[in-house]
Amino acid sequence: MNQELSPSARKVQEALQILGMSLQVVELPGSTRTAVEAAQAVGCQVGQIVKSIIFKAKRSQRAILVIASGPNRVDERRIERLIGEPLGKADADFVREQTGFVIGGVPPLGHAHSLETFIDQDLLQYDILWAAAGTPHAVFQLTPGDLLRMADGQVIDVKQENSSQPS
Ligand code: 5CA
Repeated sequence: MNQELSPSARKVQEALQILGMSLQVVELPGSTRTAVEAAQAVGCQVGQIVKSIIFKAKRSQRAILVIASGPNRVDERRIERLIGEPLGKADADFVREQTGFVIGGVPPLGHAHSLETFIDQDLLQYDILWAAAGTPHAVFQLTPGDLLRMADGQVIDVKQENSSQPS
């Protein structure tokens, strides 16, 4: 059925199947690289877009995954307090090494390594969410329950106060 999915999108479809989840990856002609573009492409609110953002812990050099609602800017100080070390910059190569995917397509599951994960409580208010599926043109629809099952992270309030700029 999804024979025509690109290799990175197929990797996400397979990761969903391995979990026994019957969610369907779709590749769209329009860009889903940013939360705003993804919301436009699927016709939902930006808040329903699941952003999977990689940070790099400065001392341990490990990757931290923050799964945030589209409009929310992550409060990095709060993540630093929770992990007990400062955050440094995650560049495009680090994101690709740690997740196996390019920025703009990082999904909430199926990563190259298992990542310490935090999940934005704001995502849990919606019935339906949309997440990136491996490329900047691929997404899949899921529920908050699906997200909690596939991502297995700590649910927290991730956002900076007054954050309303989608990225
Ligand atoms: N496909 C969309 C909607 S699901 C998406 O992946 N959005 S995202 O927000 O999860 O991914 C883009 C994120 O990548 C941005 O929030 C930003 O934190 C990060 N990013 C963008 N450019 C860079 C960069 N040059 N280096 C590191 N991270 C970046």
